Formats: sequence, structure tokens, C-alpha cells
Amino acid sequence: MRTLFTIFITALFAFVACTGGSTKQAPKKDVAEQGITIPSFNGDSAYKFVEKQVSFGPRVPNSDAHKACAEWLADKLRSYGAEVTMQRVQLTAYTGTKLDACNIIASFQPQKRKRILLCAHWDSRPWADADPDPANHRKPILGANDGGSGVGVLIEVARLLSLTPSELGIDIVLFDAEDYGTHASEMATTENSWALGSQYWARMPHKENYNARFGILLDIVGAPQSKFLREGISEHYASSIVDKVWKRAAEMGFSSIFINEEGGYVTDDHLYVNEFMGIPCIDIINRDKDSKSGFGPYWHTVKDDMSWISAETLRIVGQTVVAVIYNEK
Ligand code: AHN
Ligand code: ZN
Repeated sequence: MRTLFTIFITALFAFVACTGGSTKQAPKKDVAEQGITIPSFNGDSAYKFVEKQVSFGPRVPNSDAHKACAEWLADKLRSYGAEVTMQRVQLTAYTGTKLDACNIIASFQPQKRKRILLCAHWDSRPWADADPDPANHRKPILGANDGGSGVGVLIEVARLLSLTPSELGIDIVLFDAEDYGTHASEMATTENSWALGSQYWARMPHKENYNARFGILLDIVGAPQSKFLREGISEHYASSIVDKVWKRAAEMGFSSIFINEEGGYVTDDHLYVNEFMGIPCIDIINRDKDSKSGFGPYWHTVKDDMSWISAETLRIVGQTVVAVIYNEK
């Protein structure tokens, strides 16, 4: 219990280092063990899916853009053959504001018992409270990278699943209300104010006794020159899954992007999947030791737009996830 408490406290304050490196091209098609063909992840396609989300404007809960984007996401996932559940729920933000939230769950081959969970948050932050200009601190963010990037990658994964079914069933869960956490101007951070959608789903999954072999959360995975380190909560609950993913990335030539070093702790959606559901779930998230926030300079600012999205970074993350899921049997 003491250890966990320490982790949560550390998670609030810890920041990580990241190091330089270069990108290598992965082969167009890769053959997995036992002759399975791994589909080729298209970074430009994922980029367009990020752009589409951003075109709605900030996807802040209770806004029209939020409603419109939810419909688009659900339609898109259905068009790729998924069984889509709109888990609508009213959540209460730390401000007391009631949020009409919706977790969007896309199940591929829902009849299969062996499953993998892939997740990201699709909402964007209501306040650019890390913006250098205080005049922006109450303005919403576009969330191209913070939110949009992970979802963009997962929509592309859905497209590939529609063309080449995987051996295991896949659930893509897009969490709402991740980024409604305590405003930076508040004196104390309210406990569990972040990740409201995942907290709800992890207690009330869309299917009774939902289970998955493991989960992968994608958050802030679009910036050029991104590096991904082994995040602390992931390491604590699911180090074998971190190993699995980082090894697969190295095999594909991405060892300078997926760096085999300890990162800091991030309180993110995966915490509740681990804690409440007991599904080992990791977070692939980019940190930046050189910026004040510990994330990139665009993070929680009005500059989190398409200029911070690289199709190549999306491809590296997406191709790694695809290689991991198609190799499971
Ligand atoms: C905190 O800042 C406490 N957690 C980072 C989780 C996050 C926010 N991911 C995206 N936006
Ligand atoms: Zn955020």
C-alpha cells in the first residue's frame, strides 16, 4: 500500500529525460513468427485521421464539436466492421460541472474470448493552462497531439483490422474526459480529477466481466522527434508488456525512438485499467525533459495543432502496435 501511495505521489511530480536519435525505415511488410503477415501501417492515413478530429475544433465535453466528433468516430469505426458501443454517462468534473461524456468502444471479432485492449483519449482539454500567454489560460486546446494523435493511430489500426483480421479479438476504447483535470491555477490538485472516462469504464465496463490479455494506451504520440521511455506506472503493473512492446519496436528498427530506459510516472488512463480492472496496461507517451511542463512546449497550450504532428512518428508508433497485436496467438 505504501509503495502504491508513493507511486501516485511520485506520478504527480515526476518528469523524465529523453535522448536524441534517428529514425529507421521499417520494411513495408514484415513477417511475424509462424508466417503471419503484418499489415503495413500508413502514417499519412493516421495523419489525416488526426487532422479530421482537429477540424471539429476543441473536443471539450458538452461542446458541439465534441458531439460531432463522437459521431464521426463511431461511424468511422463501424465502417471498418467493428461492433461499436457508445457508453454515454454523465460525469462530474472537479469543478462540479456535469459532463455529458461518452466512451467509444469498437470491438473487432467480439465473439473471441482472447482479447487485446488498445486505448487513447478522444476529448481535448478545456483550458490552455500551460500556455506562455496568461490570456489563453481559459481557452480550450485543439489537442492535435494531446488526444488526437493516439486516436488517429487507432483509427488506422481499425482500418487495417478491417482488411486483415487478427488472431485475437481487439477492443479499441476511446476514453472521454481524460483532460478535464485540475486547472494549473488551483492551489492543490484534486485527486483523481483526470481520466474520468477511464475511471468510469474500468469500474463499469461495456461488457460484464470484460477481460483482455493486456492493454496499450497511446497518448501524445505524434510529435516530430518523439522518444518513448518506459513509463513508471506501466513498469510497475505491466513490465512484461513494456518488454514485449519495446522489444518488438527494436526488432523493427525503432530502438532509437522506443528507448529502453526508465521514464517518469504519468497519471493517465492506464492507471485505472491496471488498478480497477487488473488488466496489465502500459502507456506509450512522449515526454520532454527540456520543457517546463515535462511534456513538449505545445502541451496544454493553444499551439497543440497539426504543426506538431508528424506522419512518421505516427507510423513508428502504429507499426509497432500493429506488429505486437498481429503476433499474439
Ligand atoms: C497529468 O498531467 C496529471 N497527467 C498527464 C495526463 C495527460 C494529460 N495526458 C494528456 N493530458
Ligand atoms: Zn492533456
